[in-house]
Amino acid sequence: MRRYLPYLAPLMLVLMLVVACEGGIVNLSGDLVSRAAFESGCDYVDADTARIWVNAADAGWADVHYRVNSGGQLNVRMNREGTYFWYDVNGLSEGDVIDYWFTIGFNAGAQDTGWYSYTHTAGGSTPTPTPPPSGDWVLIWSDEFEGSSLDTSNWTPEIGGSGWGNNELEYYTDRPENIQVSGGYLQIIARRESYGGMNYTSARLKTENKVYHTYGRIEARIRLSRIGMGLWPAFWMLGNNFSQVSWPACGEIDIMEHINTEDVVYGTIHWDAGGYASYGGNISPVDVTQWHVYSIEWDASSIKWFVDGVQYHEANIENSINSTEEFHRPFFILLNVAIGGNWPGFTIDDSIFPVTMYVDWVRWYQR
Ligand SMILES: [Ca+2]
Ligand SMILES: [Ca+2]
Repeated sequence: MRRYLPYLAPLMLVLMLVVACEGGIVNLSGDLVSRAAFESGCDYVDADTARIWVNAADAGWADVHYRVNSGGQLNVRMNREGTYFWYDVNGLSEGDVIDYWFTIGFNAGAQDTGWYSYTHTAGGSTPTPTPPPSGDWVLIWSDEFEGSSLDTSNWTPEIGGSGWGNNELEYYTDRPENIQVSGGYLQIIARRESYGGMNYTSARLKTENKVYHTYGRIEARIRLSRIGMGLWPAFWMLGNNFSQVSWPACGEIDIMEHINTEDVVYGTIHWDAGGYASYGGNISPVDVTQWHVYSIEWDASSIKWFVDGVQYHEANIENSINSTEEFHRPFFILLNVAIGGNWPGFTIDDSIFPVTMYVDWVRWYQR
């Protein structure tokens, strides 16, 4: 069963570092064939799925060996994407215990890790199909996130750790560590890791110059795996003339924003009225760790904000009142999870990571 007995001696060092994985990253700096550091962990994926993963840049392959509730040991080769290996364990229930270890293969040999234990937490309800809105809405575009990769005809991942105008603390990447499409969902995964000079990584996707229209009903079905200090997930829009006129002259429509541990969801517009202007509303209580549909209805007269079909805010843009001509031009869509920044502040709860924003779908209707 154990094919790599010669490597058990350095393994003993690693075993000293093994801790129970409660959905977070386990960082190991063990003597992996005297050269490689790696990190590994288990992650909440959905109500009945856990992801076991390892990030080992120099590894040629990685296997996972696991048993559920002390029975049915399985040994499987993990999938590889970049430096990242993963395997999904399906059919889990709340409270199931997965015991697992990794074998990681390098040119010089292979290395076993040791046993980890993960207790599954089924934190969300199972998504159900959502009917289209009533009335005369016609679907003009959607991404249902079926399949196993991001549809780059719709989305461009943004890269970098510039702070993004808000002094944000994350570095956005397009790596599978931060962006996954599987199980019918887009997953934006925020992590505590050093990368590009920043201490956190995450992802930010946009449809700029790919999907952009004027007016309509724009909505998405979203759930966060957890909330915590420093988290700032958003589903929002910018004017597609952003690269020509910059912000705020392009206009911004925030369909859903959430910060920290609040039970509040915010909807806001930002624009140029001879100087920066904004107008926002909010709704509470909303538990963003449950599935909700976040929507706007936007026409020549107004923008209205909804959670699960309940309106909570409205902005008048008729005849470009208050210099709102920005909102009579095409907009594109963004999805991101920021860590820290001027709005949520700079107190970050490092115990919450990784945190995943699940997006079941994004749909754009017009009439
Ligand atoms: Ca204006
Ligand atoms: Ca979906």
